[in-house]
Amino acid sequence: MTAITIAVSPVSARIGAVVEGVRLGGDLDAITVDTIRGALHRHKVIFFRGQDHLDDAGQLAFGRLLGDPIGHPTASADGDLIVPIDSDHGVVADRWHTDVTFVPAYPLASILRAVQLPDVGGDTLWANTAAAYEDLPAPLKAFADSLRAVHSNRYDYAAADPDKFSEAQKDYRELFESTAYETEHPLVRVHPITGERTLLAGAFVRRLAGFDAEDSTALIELFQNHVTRVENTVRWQWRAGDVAIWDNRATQHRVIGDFVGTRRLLHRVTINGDVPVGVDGSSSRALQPAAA
Ligand SMILES: O=C(O)CCC(=O)C(=O)O
Ligand SMILES: [Fe+2]
Repeated sequence: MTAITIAVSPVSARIGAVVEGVRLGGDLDAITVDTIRGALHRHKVIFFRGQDHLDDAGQLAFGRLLGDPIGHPTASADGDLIVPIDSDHGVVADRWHTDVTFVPAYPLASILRAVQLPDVGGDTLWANTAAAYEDLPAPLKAFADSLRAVHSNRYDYAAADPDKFSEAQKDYRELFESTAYETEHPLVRVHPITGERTLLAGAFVRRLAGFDAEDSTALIELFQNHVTRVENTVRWQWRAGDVAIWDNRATQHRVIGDFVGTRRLLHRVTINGDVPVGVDGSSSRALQPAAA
């Protein structure tokens, strides 16, 4: 019955929609949850305003309606299902990424809730990786279909100056890398629900299997540039009470790190995912830790 009153309004042509008429929590009926899931798969990231009633328990209870919440493989304490995205801890995800792609069955979705926002800045960007694939010229699609990429949680020190890190950032980085993970994924993942082909890349990619460092870097950049074309992105300006949910199987995201000096805190609930399958039917495989 509640589903009748739900309105889904796109905020750009290719990605993102605002969902109105839902009070998020653990008590939503099946039709409402189906409507939310459908909007998520169609629009890749969906936004809910005015969810000020929501606390950690409510956010987690809602998460359970979408699947199995999981902590972060290295950065979460055991059993802790709320992942704080806290600027005080130096956690600034300001490079384009899909969450946790250094493991095979990386999360299928995340639910991010604004807890404390800076006065200005700190918007989040999402990119549609299915639209990015769809835009490729046919020969590049065929080439991408044949590639596999190695993802790792070890920091890419070539990409930034570690001397710039604060102590809090160094501590977080150490925790994040405390267990080394490396996974080989197909560069093109077939989405298990929509059947769409998506480009699976982002900041955790280290190299393409079968290519030397130079060719890997050039080729990864070529595909990554298609993902982040502004036509494939949406930018969200957070307000108190906002919740964003993204399909982590069809998007990349990043924060805009322009809020230095003011605290920004969001709480994330992450939903366990499934092992990707490429166009040729081959799955991702763990390189580290090696499968038993
Ligand atoms: O801080 C943000 O807006 C995004 C953080 C992030 O990458 C995440 O929650 O997975
Ligand atoms: Fe993220």
